[in-house]
Amino acid sequence: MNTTISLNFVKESIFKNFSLILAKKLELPSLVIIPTYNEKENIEKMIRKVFSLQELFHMLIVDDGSPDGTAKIVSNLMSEFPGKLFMEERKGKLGLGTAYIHGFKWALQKGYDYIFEMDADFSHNPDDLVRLLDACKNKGMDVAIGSRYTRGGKIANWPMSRVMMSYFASVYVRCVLWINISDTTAGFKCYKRKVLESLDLDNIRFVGYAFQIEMKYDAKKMGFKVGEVPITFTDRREGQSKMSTGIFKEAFWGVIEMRFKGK
Ligand SMILES: Nc1nc2c(ncn2[C@@H]2O[C@H](COP(=O)(O)OP(=O)(O)O)[C@@H](O)[C@H]2O)c(=O)[nH]1
Ligand SMILES: [Mg+2]
Repeated sequence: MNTTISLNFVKESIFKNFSLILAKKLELPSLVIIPTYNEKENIEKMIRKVFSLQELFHMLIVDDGSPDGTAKIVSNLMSEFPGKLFMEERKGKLGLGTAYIHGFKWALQKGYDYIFEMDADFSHNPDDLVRLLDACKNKGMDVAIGSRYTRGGKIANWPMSRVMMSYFASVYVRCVLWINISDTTAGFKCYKRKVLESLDLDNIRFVGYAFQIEMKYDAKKMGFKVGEVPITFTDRREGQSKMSTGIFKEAFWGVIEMRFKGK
């Protein structure tokens, strides 16, 4: 009788441990989504840097038919990084917001649990991916924002006029939307899968800074824990910014729309 019980116990614990090991093995690494438009100066360096990190990340590049051949550089690298570097190509410049939505849907369909937004231009330091992941995995955040304006956050090389403009834009957003996030326009983030599953991705309306604000606002409104991790933001050294006055206008009017049209 006793031998049967202990035999069953041994069998059960072997089965349990085996399932745990299997689950761990099947767990996909986290996915870093990078939208690109004319990033030939940055993309290869960025891909190599992310794959050189201690923690294993997969990468998805969403390229909008960059005329400078960014996609060609990525596809050449795909044979060097099989099974961990992916690319989605769209026909034309459709905007940062829809590029991310495309990437989020791709990531959910493939089963990733932690999904990142990051720029190609090294404004976001890839070393910080590990800190953002830790905030979501171990510190209870559902969305971890790489933040310039939380205590400890910095901007390395912007002229004071641009820092002031960006900072006051963030204050403006906080005042209109009444959310306690210091860096509402930040585009360096880690999402837990459940956040992206719960947001109505087909109903995200904006494409530029307003897109970044909208994602945070919606996640907060749904009750998710949106937290900030201080980062140092560095202005791009190579290639050109694609941000335009149109994107500023969209953000200015967009927050009012979000607040008063029930978004
Ligand atoms: N796929 C795609 N990527 C874009 C588009 N616009 C900007 N990006 C990328 O989004 C990231 C941030 O854009 P960037 O020009 O650096 O904006 P800034 O940092 O606000 O000046 C970069 O990786 C760009 O290549 C777009 O229309 N489509
Ligand atoms: Mg940039």
